[in-house]
Amino acid sequence: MRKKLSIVGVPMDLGQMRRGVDMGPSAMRYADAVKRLERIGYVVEDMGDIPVAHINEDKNAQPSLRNLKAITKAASHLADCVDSIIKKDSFPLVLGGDHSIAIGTLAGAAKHFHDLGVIWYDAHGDLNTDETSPSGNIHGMPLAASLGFGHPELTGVGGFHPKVKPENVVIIGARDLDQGERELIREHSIKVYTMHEIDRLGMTRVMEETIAYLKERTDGVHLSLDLDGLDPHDAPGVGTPVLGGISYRESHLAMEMLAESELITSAEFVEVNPILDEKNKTAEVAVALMGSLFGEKLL
Ligand code: 6HN
Ligand code: MN
Ligand code: MN
Ligand code: MN
Repeated sequence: MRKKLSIVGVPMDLGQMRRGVDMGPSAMRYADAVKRLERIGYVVEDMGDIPVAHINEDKNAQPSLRNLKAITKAASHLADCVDSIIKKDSFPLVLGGDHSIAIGTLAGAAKHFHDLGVIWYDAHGDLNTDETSPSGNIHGMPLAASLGFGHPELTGVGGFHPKVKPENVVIIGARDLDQGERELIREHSIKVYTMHEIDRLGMTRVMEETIAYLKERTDGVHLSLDLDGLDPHDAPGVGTPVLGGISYRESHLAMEMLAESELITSAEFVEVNPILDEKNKTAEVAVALMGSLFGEKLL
């Protein structure tokens, strides 16, 4: 039987300040995500988009947690959707939207695994809480919230917490971490491959170690891929670009090695902002990486 894959879009832009990232799902669909995955052999179902409010809440209401209500509402909806996809034996592929949506994806996936692993492919740690965040933007908080740190409305999405244990997380590509994030990483011994380790060890070894590490301690692995993990030269259409990132080829290699490992049980591609992009390049990069993640071969 052919493997099933269910796509769900989350047109969310309330987790940060730059409008346009809500068009990410459309941009990735326009870049032929469905066709590409069907060509690999998947039966692909596009479930459309999760409803997201399009009004910014009063900016002064909670400057340390902007748009908290609208974000938790969409996250709960997404959690139910991901849960139902896994229940029907399909693979959830979530298209963002800003990274705050990962709170919902992980809440849905974590219902099905006792030891869910997470690969957080990102320039950032997204490990802030309302107490440590320099911006009040919730897209800088989803990994912390999934670990059980931060505001109860964020950590409580899906009705349980934590979704993930710190020892089951691997961050890859970090190069812009805030003080509070560094402290949380040290306190909880979270495994991080910063750009320094990627430069020194090379992506092959980074992925070999990541796969071996997660294989021995998890029963499912979620890939949360923020396009700003890549260098802005290769992925310019993102709201918080950071120089000195992972290259396009290194990213393909990482996805190919994950495909070979057969470890990944859910995935999301986030932070594609077509307004900031160059002719949909970043969405096309995202879809090309999906190809590699799901087993596309060059020959
Ligand atoms: N992202 N650390 C910064 C903040 O505002 O908390 C940037 C977060 C970026 C989040 O790219 O998903
Ligand atoms: Mn909007
Ligand atoms: Mn992120
Ligand atoms: Mn990021």
